[in-house]
Amino acid sequence: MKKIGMGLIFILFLFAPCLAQVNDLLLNDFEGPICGGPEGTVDFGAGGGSSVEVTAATDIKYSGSQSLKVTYNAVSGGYMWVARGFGLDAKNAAWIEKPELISWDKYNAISFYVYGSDSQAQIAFDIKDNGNEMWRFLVGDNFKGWKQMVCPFNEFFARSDWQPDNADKNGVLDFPIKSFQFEPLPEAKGILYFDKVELIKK
Ligand SMILES: [Ca+2]
Ligand SMILES: [Ca+2]
Repeated sequence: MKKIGMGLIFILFLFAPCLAQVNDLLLNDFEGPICGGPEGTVDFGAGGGSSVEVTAATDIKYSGSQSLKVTYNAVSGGYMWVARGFGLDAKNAAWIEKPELISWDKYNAISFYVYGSDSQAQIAFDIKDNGNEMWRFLVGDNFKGWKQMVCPFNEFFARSDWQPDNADKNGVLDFPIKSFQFEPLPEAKGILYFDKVELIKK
């Protein structure tokens, strides 16, 4: 027995450095007031005939006391965005940690939780890099309930359909990343819930 115990301790000792590796870094849990507009805590809007409403949901949530509820209608030729981070029009939409204070090289992916309804809708998850270039990762609503979506940085692609006027368009994902946004793509209509956006080491 004693031998086994010592062996276990030795194994734990060997793996301790691995276990103590990088912790996930919470960027956003969508807690607190959720509102839009210039003073908003979420930067959201739509155009081209599409529409989007964003509220807090307390009945369906993954962590904390609420999630971000997105009620949308994405029509052909339309677009929308639901964003959080820095440098956005909504003044209070910042996430928790300032981008320049994050050790980005410790992480290789960004992840979020989404509550699917198996609607078959495609959801774009975009990040804006330090040169204002927009990068995209696509996920599908082809499941029911909560699911963690892991988006490795090296699997994002630069958006070819649209870039901000001030984007550097250099084809390089320049850190630090300043904001993220969700966009259910046309044509689709329904409700999605998002929660717990974090930086992870896969
Ligand atoms: Ca939450
Ligand atoms: Ca860039």
